[in-house]
Amino acid sequence: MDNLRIGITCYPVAGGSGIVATELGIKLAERGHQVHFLAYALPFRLDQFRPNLYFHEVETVAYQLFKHPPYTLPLAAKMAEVSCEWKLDILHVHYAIPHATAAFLARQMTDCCAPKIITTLHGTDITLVGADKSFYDITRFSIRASDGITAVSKYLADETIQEFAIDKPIEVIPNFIDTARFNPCTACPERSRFASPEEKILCHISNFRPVKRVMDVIEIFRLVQQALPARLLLVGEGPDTMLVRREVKKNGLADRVTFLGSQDKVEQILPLADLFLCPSEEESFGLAALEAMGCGVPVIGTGGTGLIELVDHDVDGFLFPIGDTADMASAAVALLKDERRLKEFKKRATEKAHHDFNADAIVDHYERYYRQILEGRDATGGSCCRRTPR
Ligand code: GMT
Repeated sequence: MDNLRIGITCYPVAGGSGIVATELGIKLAERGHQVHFLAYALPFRLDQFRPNLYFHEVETVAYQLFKHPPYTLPLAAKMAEVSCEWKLDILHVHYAIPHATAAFLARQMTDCCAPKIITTLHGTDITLVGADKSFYDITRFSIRASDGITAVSKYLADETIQEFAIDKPIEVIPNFIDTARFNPCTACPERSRFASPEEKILCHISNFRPVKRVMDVIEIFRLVQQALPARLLLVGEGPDTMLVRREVKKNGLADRVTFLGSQDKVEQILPLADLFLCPSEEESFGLAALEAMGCGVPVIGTGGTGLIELVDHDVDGFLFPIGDTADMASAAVALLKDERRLKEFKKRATEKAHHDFNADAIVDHYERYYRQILEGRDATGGSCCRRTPR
């Protein structure tokens, strides 16, 4: 494939959509494409200099008339500027609002150089934010105005079509892992920092938002540690952190639960665990669960979410109804007590994550999709110019 010039916009903070966007950009740059990140900060995990990768900071202005400094407008202006200066082929935005809206505005500002807009839907942009009455119309408009739409699971694509009556095709391109980084450990010397050899380690990673139901994680762990010696590692921070800390204390679990805070290199923590807990209310895909599986850690999560496309119940993990902490804990205890079965689950989890969600194959899919969308490009061609003279 000819090398492309691709602009990528995402939320640069720790969170699934930003991580997918960043890892995708890194992989595309390694393949020789020119990749331009546009965001208000350097994306999380984009921590070192890499060839073919550029970062364009979007600055907001806190003018006294503005109650809140607008972000969408400077983002659109930066998208238009970078599109023209670097002759971008594609603007790939992750998370519908405000990114797809800003991309639409940017395209209106540019002329023959207008890049194709591809919007990747990640989940809460549809299930929570977009479904909020005040955001509904603008989300629907921005999605429909995109040249290409992708969703990270069939579950999310179906939800989007149903919720927003989208009449355009949505390409399902799942989350992925770099299999060179997400691996089980063999000797695991770091394990002894958190648990003794007879103790099992349970792990949870999220942004501690209510949708993640971290209080359920604590309840599952409370039940598990009554049945066998266990420790819990919690990675991430968010609005529920204080609540969770209080619950841990209230249940007398403080000496068995370690709060690791926000962590970048989760591939160094996950392989230490025996089980990953993901009892979310909503999960369009479950990137953290995939990363756990890549490190050989079976997942206990909620069915009726995108996790059904990742976890096979009673094969490489377990899925239960939302809030069914008792059954989640029973399944965890039964599995953790049966070494032979646990080993099989770990093996199957690793194999699936590495085979079905391998970065190489998924980045190929994105490249094919870019090509397909570009083939629909207007035949105008020509030089890059702005519609509005400066
Ligand atoms: O899970 C979060 O709260 C973060 C959120 C995001 O948009 O950054 O993650 C969403 O996108 C991830 C990457 O595609 C998915 O793996 C997560 O399942 C999805 N989260 C939810 O649907 C709650």
